[in-house]
Amino acid sequence: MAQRVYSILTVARNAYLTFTLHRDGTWSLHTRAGPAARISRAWWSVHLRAREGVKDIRSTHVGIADVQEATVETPLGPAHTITVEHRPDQDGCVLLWRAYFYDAYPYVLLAAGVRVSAEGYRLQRLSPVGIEPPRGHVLMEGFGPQWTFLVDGWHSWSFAGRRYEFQKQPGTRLLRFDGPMMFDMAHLPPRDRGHFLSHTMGMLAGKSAWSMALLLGWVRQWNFVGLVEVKRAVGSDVSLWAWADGDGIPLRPGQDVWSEPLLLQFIPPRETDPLGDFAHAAGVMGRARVPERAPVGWCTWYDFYQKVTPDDVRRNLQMLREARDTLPVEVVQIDDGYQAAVGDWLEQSAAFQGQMEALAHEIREAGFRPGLWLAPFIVSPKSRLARDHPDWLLRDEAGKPVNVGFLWNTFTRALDITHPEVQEYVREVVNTVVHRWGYTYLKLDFLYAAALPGVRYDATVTRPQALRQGLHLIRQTAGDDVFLLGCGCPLGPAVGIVDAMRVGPDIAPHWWPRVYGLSRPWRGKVTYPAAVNAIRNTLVRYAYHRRWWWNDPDCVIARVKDIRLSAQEVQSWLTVVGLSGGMVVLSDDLAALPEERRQWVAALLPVQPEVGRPLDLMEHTVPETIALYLKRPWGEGVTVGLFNWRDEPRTRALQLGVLGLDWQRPYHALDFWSGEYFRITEGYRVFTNIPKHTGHLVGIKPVLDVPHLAGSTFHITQGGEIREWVWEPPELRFRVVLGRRATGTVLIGSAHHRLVQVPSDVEVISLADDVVGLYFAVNGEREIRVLMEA
Ligand code: 9PG
Repeated sequence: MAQRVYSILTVARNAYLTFTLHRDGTWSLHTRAGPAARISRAWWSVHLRAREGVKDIRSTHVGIADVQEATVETPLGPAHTITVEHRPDQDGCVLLWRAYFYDAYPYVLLAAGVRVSAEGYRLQRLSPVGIEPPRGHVLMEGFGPQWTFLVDGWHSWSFAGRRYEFQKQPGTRLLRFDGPMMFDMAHLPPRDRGHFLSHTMGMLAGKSAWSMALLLGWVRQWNFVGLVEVKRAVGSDVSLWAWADGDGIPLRPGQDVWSEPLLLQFIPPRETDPLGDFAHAAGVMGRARVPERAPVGWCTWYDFYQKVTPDDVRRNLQMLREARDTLPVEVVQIDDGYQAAVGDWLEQSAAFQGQMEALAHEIREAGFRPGLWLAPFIVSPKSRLARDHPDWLLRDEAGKPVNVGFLWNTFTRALDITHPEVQEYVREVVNTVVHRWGYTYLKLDFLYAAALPGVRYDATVTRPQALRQGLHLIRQTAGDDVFLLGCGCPLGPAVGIVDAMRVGPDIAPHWWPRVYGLSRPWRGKVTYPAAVNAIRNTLVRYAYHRRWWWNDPDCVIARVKDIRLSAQEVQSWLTVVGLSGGMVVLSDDLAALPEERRQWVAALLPVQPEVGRPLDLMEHTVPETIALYLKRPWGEGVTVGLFNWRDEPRTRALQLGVLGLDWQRPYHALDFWSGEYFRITEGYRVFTNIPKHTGHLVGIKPVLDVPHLAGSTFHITQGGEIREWVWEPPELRFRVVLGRRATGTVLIGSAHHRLVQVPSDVEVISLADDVVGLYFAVNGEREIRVLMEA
């Protein structure tokens, strides 16, 4: 609904921002509250490919014909929009641009569009933001010549993390071998220092923790791959562009084609959820599927790898059954190794011959949900499929099959998912494994293959659209109730279809990447299987959890044999998985998991809804300070992961101010893995000599006047499991909700009341003048009632 028409210029405001559209085809944006930040003289553009060559229409080069303002309904609520239509260029093509403002949100959404005049144009880029010094600037408090940029990567395994302006983006010298497993092959990382190309979102900030930051993120990537690029310019300046990749699709004359919206937001320093608004907006715009909870699983991969046999599955099934009351697993998932060849999903390896249906049946009979690994869009050249249907393979312009990467000792191929016969085959595969065999949890792997650059049967679809076609047909065939876990999957295009998503490289039984028994030469391989790589991505991508899907940090491993991780490194991984709030999937042969290790893993259950947030996203490539904020009937607490990821021991201080807590008040603290209770009274606590790759997981709760929760050892969140807390003098009662059998200690703080009566099986431990521990057993759930006297 058009309200007003301006010829050339307008200003828009909400409580947070002022936006100005200039006559010359540029815009500026500045903050109205809080620290000052400004973007000045940004432009927008579109790149087309025509027969004569490349055409770049830039807002500053073609005059503005019309500006329309309107109120429109969007999934995020009513938006005030400003739409700019430019004068046709010399060939009659028209550049379009739109901004969306919301009263309630501190960001703007921007989109660029185009309308071509004739046949023969192909879409290359739609760019709603371009900023180039000396005319255009990003000016923010705390921003200077040394800046940092948060990069996110294309798919599950791609690098996500902070870079300094003097660094390079991680690349590879083995592009043919590992490139596709790391990058979007259409947009490789730049090789020069201070030049970064990020997928999905990017965040630019000064080097100091007190700097403002500028976040740019694509709130939908169903149609176009969304990129954010920054490059060092002279002085303390940066150039910055955000663009949607048009993938060279043909454009129809007279039709408006728009990019999906890009979100732009200034983030104040010390914001504890800097990616939160963006992740929320993208979840809403992408109609995310976020299940209430994700099933706890057991997976064959990380102990048996491709050598898995049906007997391994059966033995573990039996052990999982026996362990059910202390370690309640729900899904038993068979990974890579059962199939005859990658691509030949309906034929089995010698070991699994003809047993897939029977195994699913046994898993179900034992009370578990059968899960199966499938890499539906890739093909081994050794498979029958590749031999029988060479025309199903995705090919490049020269007609050669596109390379998916060096896997299983060969260069693996991709299927062209836009080919109707391929679609029919994928339908048949999914239909068989789900509806005939009975696997209702699918780990869908190497999904990036569907979105590789190539010449498709249907030349009108973009790469994300091709991937979504494939995912849609899997979802349709499998049905709504099948749990779909994406892996090796481009993030944005999968929002709204998968239930869960792997957000990092594979976990491995070693800290650093390790290939052919060597670690040193592979340290820089930031996407190879390694604990440090899985930890980094899981922490950096915290915000997508339960906004886009369930984050899957990858499997928990805690065994003692065939592992190079120290006990403390194992605890670090468990802590990160626990703090992430994401999926918990075990992957050890249970026979090699001693009782104590089982208890470590069990402490992650039941998974609590909160997500731990890194407080130093822009300061460390692998975040070191993670805070999980809890709110329960007993009050509020913070569970903090304080890590030392360096290779030598180190001293670190836990500062309450950084957590947003009142440093002048006293707090209870419980160090989870050591079980040590202490008090924080001066606003901080110093931990000396933290061994390499380890940390402290500290549950912090305020000291109160009335009897209150001071800590718990039952669960990794140290209190998330305590769901009721009632003080009705002289009775205190609380409820522990575990869903498993365990013993543990609940700490009660009380300066003015003493325990006078506890249930007969509860042991009382005195921890301080005003703190007692109650040690007791819980079977599933338990209410504890005690009497306390003044
Ligand atoms: C099964 C595995 C597991 C794992 C997945 C995926 O050769 N490679 O570079 C390579 C990279 C990743 C990878 C396998 C091979 O892992 O993430 O959980 O399912 O496939 O093959």
